[in-house]
Amino acid sequence: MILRSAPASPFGRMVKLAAHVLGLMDQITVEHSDTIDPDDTIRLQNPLGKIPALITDSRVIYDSRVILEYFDHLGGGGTIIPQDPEARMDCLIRNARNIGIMDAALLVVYEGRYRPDEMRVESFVEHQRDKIRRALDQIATESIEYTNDDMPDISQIGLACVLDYLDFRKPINWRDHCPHHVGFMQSFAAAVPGYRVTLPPGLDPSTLR
Ligand SMILES: N[C@@H](CCC(=O)N[C@@H](CS)C(=O)NCC(=O)O)C(=O)O
Repeated sequence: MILRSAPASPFGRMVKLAAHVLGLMDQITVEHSDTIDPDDTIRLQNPLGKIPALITDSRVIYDSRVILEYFDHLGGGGTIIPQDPEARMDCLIRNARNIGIMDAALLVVYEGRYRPDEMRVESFVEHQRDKIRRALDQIATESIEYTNDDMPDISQIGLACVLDYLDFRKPINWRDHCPHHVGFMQSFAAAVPGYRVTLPPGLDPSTLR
């Protein structure tokens, strides 16, 4: 399988981490994609021109949610996504929230990257930051337990990717909202396979921050 991704992508990191956790990385070749380049083949593989996209023998799978579902299936089912209906629903909602934070953080980044200074709309950026703040405030009310050697589920994998991405791009400081998640990040970083090798470029491991 070929995974089209880029080192800074939080969505790409989430699926890479899931593949590490499930021991699937030896079946995957990661191929860099530059989504800004109009000649990059990602636009032929995924009409939306977005990463991650997973190319298998039979199809191209996008987006990150669907790739995670596929990896869970390859892992035997009920591995990174619980099978029990209640636990599954909780996990999928948390995953949707993680992805929503990534979307909002990315829009903050894109506002700076794609618009000239005089065209930036600060109220739009604040609107996105507020989504991140509200989501983090909700996360802060939930107990999150990660015990070394547990197989993390997709909501835990995604949360680690979210918090690191917020440290990487700095749209806001997540520790102001959920300071007790520092402990989660430290145990996750110390125990989960692939954590270090998938870090965004130049970001220290959570154990060093
Ligand atoms: N909903 C998608 C979002 C993926 C996404 O937005 N990826 C970004 C990179 S981090 C991208 O491809 N951006 C290029 C674009 O929007 O044209 C998923 O979960 O996979």
